[in-house]
Amino acid sequence: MSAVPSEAALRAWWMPFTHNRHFKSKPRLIVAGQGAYYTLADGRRVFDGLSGLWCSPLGHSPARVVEAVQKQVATLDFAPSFQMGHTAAFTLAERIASLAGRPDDKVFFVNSGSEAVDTALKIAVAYHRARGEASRTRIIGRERGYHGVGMGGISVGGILANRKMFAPLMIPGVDHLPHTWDTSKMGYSRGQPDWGLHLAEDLERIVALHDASTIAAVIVEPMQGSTGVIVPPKGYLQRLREICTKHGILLIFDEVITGFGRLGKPFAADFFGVQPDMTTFAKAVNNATVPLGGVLAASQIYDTFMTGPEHIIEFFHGYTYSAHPLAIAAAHATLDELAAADLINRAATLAPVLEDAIHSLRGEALVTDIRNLGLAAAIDVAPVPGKPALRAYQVFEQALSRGLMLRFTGETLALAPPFISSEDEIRGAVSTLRESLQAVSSGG
Ligand code: PXG
Ligand code: PLP
Repeated sequence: MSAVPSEAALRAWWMPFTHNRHFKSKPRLIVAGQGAYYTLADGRRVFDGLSGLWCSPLGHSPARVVEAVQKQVATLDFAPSFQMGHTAAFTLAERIASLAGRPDDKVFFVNSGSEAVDTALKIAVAYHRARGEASRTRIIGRERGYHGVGMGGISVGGILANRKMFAPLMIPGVDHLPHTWDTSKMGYSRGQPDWGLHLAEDLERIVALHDASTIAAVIVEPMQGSTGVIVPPKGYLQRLREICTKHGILLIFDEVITGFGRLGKPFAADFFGVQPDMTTFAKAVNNATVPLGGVLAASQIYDTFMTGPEHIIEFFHGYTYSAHPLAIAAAHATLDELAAADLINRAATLAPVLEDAIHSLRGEALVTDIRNLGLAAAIDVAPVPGKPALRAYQVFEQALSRGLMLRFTGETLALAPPFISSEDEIRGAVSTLRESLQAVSSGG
């Protein structure tokens, strides 16, 4: 098959989160991935500065994962998970709960972060109903939050563009906490900002407005990834936890980006020392080799469902591909590799290298803010007047032409390199970003 699609083929794929017309006039095609590098259709190798879409911390096609999936597809390619089961799914659930330090928790498997979020919201509302508080139906999200693109996820999410076209489809009874980003107060913070703890008190205001008896859950990303590495103020998540506990509200951490080591700990909950009642995960759980996500739920939530006649289904929810054998096999191999190569600790060791490098861009032309946490960082750039979102795209194009793939969104560029990166590769990626900024600012 030719490396470059025909005009007709280009037109046939309606691409996700892509400016389709512009892209198709100038397609950027990836043909291979190995380790921390992609190969483009023109033969160039580029450093994968975002670990795919924040999802491939082991780099691409790691031998252990490839072998596990190959073996699995030849042994058991698919198995139904409705009223049947396969052993590896049970043992993976046990491993994930143990990695999270919550060995009694239960894991519900799905196929993406969006499905994980919608599943967690359904569990939250059904849980309160099962315990006799059916009035607890409201969900509190947060401005700038990204919780995927399901109907639940866009409702609790706080990204305008993902919401405004779909207003009539949103779930009712949702409110939002304010986001925690204010450059004038926390600009260029290294790691967690000192300012902003008071913003957690808005949860008390929201509770006072609606009454705790109507609120099922609060869902937040411990660190907001997609909107541009918005780092929680010191003490903020602890305070949300206290308020939720006080009012009997479930706290859900959406760890689709932060789960499985991005902050140098297994989960952000470990990094911040705050435990939620449910955790959503996806992406890095199996290095994104085969779609997989899940919800980790406290055992007391699960136990609440386990009433009534034993031959009756307790939770009417699930997907054809829940616990798909290939996805499960890839996850076991990913967890094996994370442990064997001590990669979560490696992410922790690389984090200060990325922090120092990214903050060296302060004062560079166009840069208006810099943020970082764990092995993730973002910079904001001054917009092109009258053309929102163009500047970051220009920087992205410059970087790509210099061998670095970044993520651009709005006026933000994000970096989240694979855990297998070397210190030199991380510093190199940031110097390529510097050159790209200079090229764009000088009109190159
Ligand atoms: N929750 C969070 C916190 C996420 O970051 C999702 C849910 C949805 O996951 P799925 O698997 O349905 O996409 C996400 C996904 C980016 C980017 O570049 C971020 C995501 C996905 C694609 C791109 O910021 N986050
Ligand atoms: N639509 C139809 C007609 C179906 O039969 C099914 C599943 O059986 C679905 C949607 C849901 O698909 P999935 O389980 O892959 O989410």
